[in-house]
Amino acid sequence: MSDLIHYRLDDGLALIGLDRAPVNALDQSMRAAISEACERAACDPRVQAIVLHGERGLFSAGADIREFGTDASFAEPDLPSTLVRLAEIHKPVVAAIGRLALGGGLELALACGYRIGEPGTRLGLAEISLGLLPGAGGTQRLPRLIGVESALNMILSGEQVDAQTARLLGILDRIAPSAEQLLEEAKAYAYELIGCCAPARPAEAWPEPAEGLPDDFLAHYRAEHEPRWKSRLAPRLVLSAMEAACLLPLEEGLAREMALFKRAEASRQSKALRHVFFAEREAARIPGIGEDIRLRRIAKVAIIGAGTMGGGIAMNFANAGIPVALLEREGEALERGLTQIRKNYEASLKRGKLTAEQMQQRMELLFGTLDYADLADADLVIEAVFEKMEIKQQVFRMLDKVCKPGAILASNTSSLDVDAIAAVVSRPQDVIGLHFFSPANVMRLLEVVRGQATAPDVLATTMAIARRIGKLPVISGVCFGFIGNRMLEPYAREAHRLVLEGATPAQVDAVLTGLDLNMGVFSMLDLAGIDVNFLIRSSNRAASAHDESYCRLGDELYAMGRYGQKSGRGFYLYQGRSRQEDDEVMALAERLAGELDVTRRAIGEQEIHDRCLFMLINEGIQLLDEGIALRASDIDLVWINGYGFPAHLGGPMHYAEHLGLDKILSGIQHYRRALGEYGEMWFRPAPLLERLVAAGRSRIERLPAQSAGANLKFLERVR
Ligand code: 3H9
Repeated sequence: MSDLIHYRLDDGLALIGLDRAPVNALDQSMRAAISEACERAACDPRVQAIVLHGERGLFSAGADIREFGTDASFAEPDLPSTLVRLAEIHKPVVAAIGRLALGGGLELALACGYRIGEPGTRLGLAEISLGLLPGAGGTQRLPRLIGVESALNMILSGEQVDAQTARLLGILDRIAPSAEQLLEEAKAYAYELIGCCAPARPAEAWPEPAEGLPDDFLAHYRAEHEPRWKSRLAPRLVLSAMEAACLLPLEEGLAREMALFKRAEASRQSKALRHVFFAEREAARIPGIGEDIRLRRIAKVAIIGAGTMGGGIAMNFANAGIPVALLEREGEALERGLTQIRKNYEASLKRGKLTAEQMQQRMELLFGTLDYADLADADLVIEAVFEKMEIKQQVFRMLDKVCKPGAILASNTSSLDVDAIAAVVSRPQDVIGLHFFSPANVMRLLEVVRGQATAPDVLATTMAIARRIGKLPVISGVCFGFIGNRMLEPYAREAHRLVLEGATPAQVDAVLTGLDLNMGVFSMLDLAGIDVNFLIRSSNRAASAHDESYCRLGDELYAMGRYGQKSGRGFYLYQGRSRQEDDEVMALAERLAGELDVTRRAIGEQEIHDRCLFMLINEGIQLLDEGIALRASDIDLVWINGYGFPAHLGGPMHYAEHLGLDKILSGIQHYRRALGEYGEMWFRPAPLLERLVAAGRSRIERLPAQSAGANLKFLERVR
């Protein structure tokens, strides 16, 4: 018997314990071990019932994601057939589900006749986030257990449900009083089943899953939800599988599900989403810092600035049960900030996302103050004041005076030099950048900016606290704009320039949203505020002093008071939530083109795509070469979680690999020649891109320069 399974005979019961750290993923060896153990129990006349459980509590996180896209994925015994065989055993099988049953893990439990959880159990079919659909019976057995509508909601959302909800839905038959008692309760359940001669499988609650639903239920469901799916394949395949569940007998439905699953598995989208899954886990690793590093204790946090950003940041900590002091200069501003936080919580309360008691608890963790002395016992202080170096430095000088030794001093700057901020304190090793994205209580991304002097334990502690408050932290080095905003610059520059050359903002945005980005450049700028963008640009004018042509459009809109959505006019005209193109902007572009001697012409979609995306990708590759980003996959995470890049394209670096690095390089070289002086100035291939193509590589990774000077030359040319 394999050491992945603990098989025990216990007075008429076979106890089959899954034991493959860390999450009992169902790879080929695990599937073989489960099959073997189940056959043994099925054939052993001493065994009257079987209990399947996680040897260390956790049941299973499903199929082994590493196997997808390889021959191992369906290597025998494959999961669907293993579960078909399990469901055929003529003895009651009880799944004792500790902690988690996800994806194939839940499908394993669904193939058992009976299921018991514990209070902390969470269940879900998470495949959709990997661009997949459940492929081992989930789309066929779940609707027969809980009905089509609930099954569809669970599968399409990929969300986990807790034990109580699972019990109400009918997924769990029982809940043990505690995790510690789960196995004993499961055994007692099995003896009861034996005692009453229960069948191996109880009758299905929904033998005809579509019964009672209108004939056009699925068609309506599709019409209602499809616009949100954009070009994603997996939700559409889920609907097809659900259609099969409604129309076909189980066996045929399972065959149809498998065919659909294989289609999803082979898709580019699933490959990209699997890349994102592993990228998120990789981002947590800090080269050179082991897991044994001693973290600093964070029991109290302070935020400087109770504006939108500071308030949002404070909410993250209160949500995680950590007390937060919120400091403002004026009582009125403080009051406004606290009121806004209360309003945000009230909105969650109304939407049923929060109970009144939880809201009260969170508000009680927030403590407003006007006095820096109140920050003396904070373990982590995050400054979220106006984005101006002198103001930030002033705040840090103050923090240096009042904060206790060992407190971590963080700046929520979105672009400024963290080293210059650290330079004004006596303890630069304690300083770090924490770039939250707006709205800070909602957005998952957190750029953690490691300064020259930042101590390893400060970095490790902030990465850990970020995860504790539910963020996805990605490490960046210091440069203007860090990973995200620095890449935004060349991307947005091309968008502006294209408008000068004859494209319209809507045309540019449509190409980008056509790629499934959440927003085009111009809608994004209108939302973020043209005034805010002007301010950021103003702090870095030197970098573009040799060609400000592309900034002119934004500068003039700013001068006209067209600040974007907030003023009802920006690149577009706004009326309530609707938006339209504005002739005034087009006329302005035409005038500026005349002044700047830019020839106007009709511009096609491919050109918009290539110029915006290739410049974005080129800058990302350069960031990797400079060591600002640790990995190409980190860049992908930043753009997916901070800038609405579609996860099913895997992020800009993964997308670049799909397009072909040689194609991107030749595209950049083409525009360098085709766009005259402007092309000469901006379309400069990143040296790493050139090296990767010369070496015939298809993946974006660091490749040492033969001459160390190459990189510096690029920097001199561009910055
Ligand atoms: C499926 O089941 C398809 C079937 O319907 C049909 C098949 C035919 N496989 O996240 P963590 C690793 S699709 C392989 O850091 P946490 C993970 O990489 C699957 N590895 O911990 C990491 O490794 P490392 C549907 C997996 O506590 C380590 O475990 N299932 C898998 O924050 C710890 O993970 C899902 O989509 C896996 N399935 O979160 C569940 N799961 O240490 C995906 C985890 O080397 N998993 N690993 O970096 C999760 O959502 C989270 O990992 C989980 C734990 C909640 C389980």
